[in-house]
Amino acid sequence: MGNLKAKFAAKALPLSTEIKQFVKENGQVALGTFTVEDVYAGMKGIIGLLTETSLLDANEGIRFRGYSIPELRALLPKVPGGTEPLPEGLFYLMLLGEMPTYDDVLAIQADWNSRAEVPQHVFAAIDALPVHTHPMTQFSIGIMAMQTDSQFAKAYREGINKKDYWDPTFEDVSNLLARLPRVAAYIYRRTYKNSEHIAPQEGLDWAGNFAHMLGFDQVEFYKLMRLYLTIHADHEGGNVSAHTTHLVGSALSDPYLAFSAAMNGLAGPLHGLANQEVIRWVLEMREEIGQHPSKEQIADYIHQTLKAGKVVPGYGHAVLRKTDPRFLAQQEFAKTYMPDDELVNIVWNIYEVAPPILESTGKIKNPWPNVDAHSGALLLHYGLNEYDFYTVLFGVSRALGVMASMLWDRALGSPIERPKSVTYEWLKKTVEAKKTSA
Ligand code: CMX
Repeated sequence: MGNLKAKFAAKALPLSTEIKQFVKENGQVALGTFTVEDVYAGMKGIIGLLTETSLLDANEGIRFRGYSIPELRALLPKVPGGTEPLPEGLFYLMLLGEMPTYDDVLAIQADWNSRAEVPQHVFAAIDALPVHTHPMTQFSIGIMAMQTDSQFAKAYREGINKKDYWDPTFEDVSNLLARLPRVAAYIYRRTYKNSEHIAPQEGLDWAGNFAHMLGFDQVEFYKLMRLYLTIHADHEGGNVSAHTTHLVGSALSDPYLAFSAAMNGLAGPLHGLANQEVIRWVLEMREEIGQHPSKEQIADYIHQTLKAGKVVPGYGHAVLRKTDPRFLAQQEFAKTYMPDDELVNIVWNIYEVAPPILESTGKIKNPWPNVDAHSGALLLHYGLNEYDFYTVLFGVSRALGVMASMLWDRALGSPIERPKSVTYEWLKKTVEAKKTSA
């Protein structure tokens, strides 16, 4: 058994017993009530999920196992002489709740490298699609094609004991994470670079190798990928991609099935696809107005977008009520490496202009930028200008968080998810009955 796997088992399995006892003793403690309005509000604010890997505070932003993004950037292991954290280390932290050493990260790299070979039929499945297929569709299908190798599906068919579910799931998760950058890079090179593929390079870290296989070997781009794949990894459990992984996984679907489903959710423009929509919107604005749009011109364009009944992409959030610290981390990166970039400066000007306009509508609960408002400008700076691909980058990162959570779901024996739904008739009758008895 690999070192990380043994540590996970030593931590997760006793905790499973402890939690069962906790629920037995405290299961009846009331946590609050919910209202008719809540039923129509996409379950926002209702506590109904358990996710150990990260926790979101509306004002402060995300903390991964208690660590904020600036803390992660300072404390997670880096390549020697490096400035950005290694996302493999974040996976270790999310899985075990302990800060890894550099050796722990090297051990994960070695393990994932040994699993990184993608079966040929996965590439064939992707190649069967028209080349103009959206990269997220190719990604989802590529992940599905890898499912043929699922150790969990095989073990289940052979009659595995439920207390051992976590073990083949661990194998699937490790294989999936090891292979995902290769699949994503394959889609990029196939779609935009005439299928001139680049083999992985030995000795590189997970993010560095991904950058290399995409065809971007600048040291700064490696740094950007390490930061990018760290900050997009997790955002507690209720966002569409994390929740989908948990929901689909709760039916004992294996990690490939659950993660592919999650990517279909990430591909929605209100979630991960917003990162491509932001840059599309900015480029369209620049096309209409010309280079270096003034703040007044940006403000007019925002008004125009709202008037057309469209959202301003990259702004707003279902939980956050302040500027997303993931936006700020990217802004800090840009201030260091590209302070004079024209598009980056447009993004910063939008940040000054958009919030008061959005606030003045009186209905948008959070007028501040989210993670997607900044990422495209950084990628464009280094020449990754095929913005339909951006959500795939988000997806590679998101795998770290949702797969760590899935391992906990399996180790704790989480039940099938099945919230109660009601009808409008039911709501009306219930409200009526309450009014009569009051
Ligand atoms: N531009 C215009 N209108 C917006 C808006 C924005 N950026 N953000 C919210 N609104 C609107 C909503 O559409 C809603 O309008 P209606 O009442 O007409 O339906 C109203 O304001 C209230 O919405 P809310 O409660 O503030 O926001 P929600 O929790 O419903 O939605 C989100 C959150 C992110 C979907 C929304 O802010 C949005 O559409 N933002 C733009 C897309 C985006 O950037 N998504 C990425 C989010 C981060 C991620 O998952 O990657």
